[in-house]
Amino acid sequence: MKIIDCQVFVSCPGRNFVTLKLTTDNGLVGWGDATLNGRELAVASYLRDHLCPLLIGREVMNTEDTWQYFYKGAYWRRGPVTMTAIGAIDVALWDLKGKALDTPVYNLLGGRSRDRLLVYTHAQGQDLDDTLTAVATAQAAGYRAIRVQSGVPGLGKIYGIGSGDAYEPVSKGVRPEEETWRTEPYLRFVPELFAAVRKEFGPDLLLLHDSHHRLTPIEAARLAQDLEPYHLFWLEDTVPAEHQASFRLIREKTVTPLAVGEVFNTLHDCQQLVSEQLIDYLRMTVSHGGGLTPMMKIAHFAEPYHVKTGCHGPSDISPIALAACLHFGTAVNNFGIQEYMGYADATEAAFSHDYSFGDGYLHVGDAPGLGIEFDEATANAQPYAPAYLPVNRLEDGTMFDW
Ligand code: CS2
Ligand code: MG
Repeated sequence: MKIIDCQVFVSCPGRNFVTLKLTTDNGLVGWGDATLNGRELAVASYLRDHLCPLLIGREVMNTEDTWQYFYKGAYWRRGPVTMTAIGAIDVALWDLKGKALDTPVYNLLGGRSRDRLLVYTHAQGQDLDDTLTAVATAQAAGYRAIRVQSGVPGLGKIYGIGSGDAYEPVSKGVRPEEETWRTEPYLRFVPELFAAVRKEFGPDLLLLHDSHHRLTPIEAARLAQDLEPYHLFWLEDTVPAEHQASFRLIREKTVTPLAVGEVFNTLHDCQQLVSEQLIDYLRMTVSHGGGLTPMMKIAHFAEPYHVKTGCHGPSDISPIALAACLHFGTAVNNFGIQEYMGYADATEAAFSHDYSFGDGYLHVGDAPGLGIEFDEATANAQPYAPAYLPVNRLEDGTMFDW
């Protein structure tokens, strides 16, 4: 079974997505997600101009060799653009393999390790009261695990607090919006926020929080300590993790579980974090981590170190990537939790899927492959328009992490 066609669609069904379509000589179609928020066209070009021509004529079943061919064969390795492009191909090949063998992808990855996947969703508000209402709404919708983000008194618009849309805020146009940040009010407010959430919702609700890479290690240690009485499921992305050893300091100081890695793309980004047991959950996601082929290896590597998976799954990765995460999470033993925000109606209209949400869990279906189809006509009627995540400065104008 050989690849005879490779097409890349850049469209905006609800938000910008890059979708890869592979067609085989026996008429099967496989789907991959190549979306990298704010850098969509770079991945589309990497695929169209460099990888698709090399895919024609390749054997679908040889996922390991094809992955190595694109990873090692390029000479230029790693990085989010490269790894997202390779990931889209890898996922589309696994989709095809499943369809050809008439079985769901998770059966090819080890079979079912669980019946359903625990998910967390987002609750966000402009202030404390608003946020408590959002947590109540998420709980009423059936979620057992909720990421809680709130506007901070004394600060303007910050990350994680959208305008009501189902996805992370983006600035439309060619230039990102700018936001302003000060760490001290944030560090003071977040423990108050979680005290109020625990008081209102009791001990059973699983609570998560994302610092979005804005702290230094010593600030992260302070926040993690201050949050200990509220028993978080995880505290996410406290510090940028390019310097993996910086997690030693945080880890020594706190028993709050730590998660990191939504921007990672290879094992090399987390090898020390995992092998020194500096984190509890790895946030690398299938589409940005080079696909199912390397992600299975990473999960197996992490398992003996007690590090569990917690795949990044915001609505800026498409339902194809989410489906890939669900098949991965169904198969690996050390699944932790899956992020799930739901999608805008226009996105749901363009991607049909056989996974479903109910009772706080995502349930994977038994359709062959990933169980997902992309409606090209619906999606392509909504053209790509440039949109960026905001950038962030300190109050004196210093460029800072977003
Ligand atoms: C966030 C993301 O889901 C998360 O944990 O950190 O929403 C992130 O801001 C976006 O995916 C960036 O594209
Ligand atoms: Mg995050």
